[in-house]
Amino acid sequence: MKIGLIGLPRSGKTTLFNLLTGARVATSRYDTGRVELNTGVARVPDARVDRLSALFKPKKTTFATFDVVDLAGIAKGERAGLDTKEFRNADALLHVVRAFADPALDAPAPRRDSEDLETELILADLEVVERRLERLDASLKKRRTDVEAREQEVLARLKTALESETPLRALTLPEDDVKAIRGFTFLSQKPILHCVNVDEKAVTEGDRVAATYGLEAIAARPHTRIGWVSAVIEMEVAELAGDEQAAFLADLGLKEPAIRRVLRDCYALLGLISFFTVGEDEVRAWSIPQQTRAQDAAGAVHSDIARGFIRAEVVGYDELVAVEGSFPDIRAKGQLRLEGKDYVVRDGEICHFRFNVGK
Ligand SMILES: Nc1nc2c(ncn2[C@@H]2O[C@H](COP(=O)(O)OP(=O)(O)O)[C@@H](O)[C@H]2O)c(=O)[nH]1
Ligand SMILES: [Mg+2]
Repeated sequence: MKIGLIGLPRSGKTTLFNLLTGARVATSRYDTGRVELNTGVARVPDARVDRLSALFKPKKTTFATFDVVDLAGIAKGERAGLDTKEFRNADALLHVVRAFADPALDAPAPRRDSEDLETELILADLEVVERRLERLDASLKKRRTDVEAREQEVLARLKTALESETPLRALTLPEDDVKAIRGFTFLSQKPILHCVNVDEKAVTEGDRVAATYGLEAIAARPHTRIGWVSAVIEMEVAELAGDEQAAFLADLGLKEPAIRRVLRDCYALLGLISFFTVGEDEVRAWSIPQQTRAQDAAGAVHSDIARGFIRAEVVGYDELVAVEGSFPDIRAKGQLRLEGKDYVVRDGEICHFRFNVGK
């Protein structure tokens, strides 16, 4: 799963990309204006994995990850730049919104920038819909097919929504309609996190960004979140280790580096949850979409395990931690469940798959 960074030039996208992925790509203070396209992997912080790792002392501990792409900046009216496969292929968008002062730019306006970006996404989708509708119209005049007639009907409905400035992610479409438009990868359909990059001096007010910048109405939309970070502060935090970092954060009144929250928000925005596998060799978080069946969850570990799936042994995180990771104790308490292939795995469950691969 992949999240695409989007936003105006100099909003802090590359700075945030570096923070999310641990990369060190030059930011635009030194930039020559060339088109950038950085990709990297972000690790999702999870206190449960830390705890399980402390209990099982495995040789290896593996956190959940997702991919991040840092795309070129998109200014108002430049939506042609949105029509790239990198944008289209992203599963969700992370919109970096500048709220810090930059002497080279005008005063920050997070609400205007967020609304402008939504408008660009909507207009880009509208162009795609209109182009397709013209083709369909011509094709249907020549020869009528049910599939195309159906597509025309669904697209006409999307067009109405887009024309009234409704992003497609706000529509609840019947399953059949979703199928009819599956090939399109609409931009305004992607879940979005507007991440306000606040001024260093405003970090203590981070939790109130929605109210401060009048973003409440945007926050209330479906599949839309508001987050915040001060990228410059986070760069400093990232340079510090252990006690020094803790002291610096305490000074700022922060419980943890803000980037950890952004990482978790991105993960949730992508619709992902984690289940865990534990053992002497490895404690590991595996990513699955919400509502994944046990057999498909097994497939995240290995396709053979899904194919030869027999049963999943499942225990909740809290139960396992309560007995300090002792499986004999969990069994004795009757808390180790045996689940079949259609069982829906929940976030935080520890799974062990029984399987049998025939030759
Ligand atoms: N004061 C301040 N400057 C920032 C912050 N985030 C990024 N910058 C600076 O803004 C400039 C543009 O950042 P960059 O990440 O390259 O933006 P991009 O064009 O969106 O990729 C750089 O000089 C950054 O150091 C921030 O939170 N506060
Ligand atoms: Mg950049």
